[in-house]
Amino acid sequence: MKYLIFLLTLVTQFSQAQSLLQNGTFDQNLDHWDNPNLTPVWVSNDGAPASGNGSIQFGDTFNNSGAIWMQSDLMPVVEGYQYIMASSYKKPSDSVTNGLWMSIYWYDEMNNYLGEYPWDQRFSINQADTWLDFDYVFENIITDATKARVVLWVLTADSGNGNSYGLFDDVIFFQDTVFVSDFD
Ligand SMILES: [Ca+2]
Repeated sequence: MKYLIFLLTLVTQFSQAQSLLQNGTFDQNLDHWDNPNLTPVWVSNDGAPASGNGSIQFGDTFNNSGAIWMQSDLMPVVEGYQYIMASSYKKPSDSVTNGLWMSIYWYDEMNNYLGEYPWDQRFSINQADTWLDFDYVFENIITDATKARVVLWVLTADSGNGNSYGLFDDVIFFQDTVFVSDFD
């Protein structure tokens, strides 16, 4: 019952809360996302159903089981609160990626990196060429974390020269209104 109430609360707040992210929909461009060593592709004619056309695509043809990342701007967070991250994603059938996922990097007030949590929350990529949804609820357990960013990940294949890539759209990161201690 407690789980049901939690789910109902989550669904209600999911529809009302504002994502902390700037430009999680990629409708016009890829502003507020960055990797200094990689140029992502803005896909103007494809996107997840919620926001429609405009999504971000990135990856690599150098395949060594490496993880390619794309990070958002920093956002303000509050220790002890529950957070929700979500994304729509698509693995094209010609992509040889070994995995797609998202994680959160946490920082202190001086922008010092404190840690990654949660990490390696794999998306299910069994169904190619289809926009699918991922969401995950977690707590800001990182002591002194006052800022955070979303990191999107594409895992390259073990070897070969195929294109390991994926598309992401409607990326969400927001703070639940309920303090974590109410949920133990
Ligand atoms: Ca979009």
